[in-house]
Amino acid sequence: MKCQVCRGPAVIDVRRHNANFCQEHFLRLCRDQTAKTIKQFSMLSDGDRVLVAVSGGKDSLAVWDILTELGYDADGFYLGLGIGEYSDTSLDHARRFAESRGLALHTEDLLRDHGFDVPNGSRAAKRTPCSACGLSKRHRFDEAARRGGFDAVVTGHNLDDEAAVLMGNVLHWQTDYLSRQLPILPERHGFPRKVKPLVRLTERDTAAYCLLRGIDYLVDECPMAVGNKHLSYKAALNDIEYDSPGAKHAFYFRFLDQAAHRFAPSDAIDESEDVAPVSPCSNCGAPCSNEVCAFCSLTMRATEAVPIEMGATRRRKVSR
Ligand code: Q46
Ligand code: ZN
Ligand code: ZN
Repeated sequence: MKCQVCRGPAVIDVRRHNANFCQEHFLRLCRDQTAKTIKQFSMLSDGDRVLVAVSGGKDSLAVWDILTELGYDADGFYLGLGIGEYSDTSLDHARRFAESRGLALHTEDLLRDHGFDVPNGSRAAKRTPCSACGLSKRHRFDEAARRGGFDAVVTGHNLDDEAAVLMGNVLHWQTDYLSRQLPILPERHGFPRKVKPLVRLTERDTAAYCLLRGIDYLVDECPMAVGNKHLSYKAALNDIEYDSPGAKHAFYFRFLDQAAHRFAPSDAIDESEDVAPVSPCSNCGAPCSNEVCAFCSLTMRATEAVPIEMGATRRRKVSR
């Protein structure tokens, strides 16, 4: 197996490109594909300060590493979700990566800073764990970017993630979501720009990238993901990709090129709010369409009655 670029010994095959690559040229391919995506969708400009949403997994550490290699000024932001050992370990990986490269990692913890964790808070608020978790992450990443004066929030969503979400949205004809399933959401209504520079890379690519770069990422999946429909969509797409290399890329990028614009833009500001915001949240000051934003409302419900020793309960106050 020879590298398509230098004809030296290859370390990986990339079937959708019908090519093999040595270590140096595979890493270059990952950076070039990311740079191409950033340019194609005008995601970032020179001099932008970006905040990378870091989970300690392969995708977020890969995108942080690639952006730094490409010369961007990128800090990381980690939100502790309180999902037992998974969260403890993921923070260790994020910290070790940041320290090894001398990068700034900002951290926040749902339980310490907001009084609830994902498993218990979602139960108290009567939401699924992923719904409470997703809402919390969106809100806290946006807030961290706003308060820190960052130009954009970067996430490590890859081609597998986006193709699986697209499949779910198409299967259920979620036209409102389809109109917003883009790799860039511009800054608006006081929310920062959000970008996904890894949408040309697969999960296999980001895992290989981390391995070859010596990045020690958290391999375990979140235990709360069990039963998540997107895992079965990913498996179905992998079966299709196996017989038809490049199918995943074509599904997602042809949607962006040929179909996304057919779905009328929505005024929705994120998945948890349906109308344009008119005023700041009376509790936290975030842009919001109601008196209290969705995150503060979740926090109130999630912390309404928190069990403590001896079966007693106490009420928590939402803090700024
Ligand atoms: S971390 Fe959170 Fe994911 Fe875990 S609880 Fe669900 S949404 S599965 S990316
Ligand atoms: Zn090579
Ligand atoms: Zn709020």
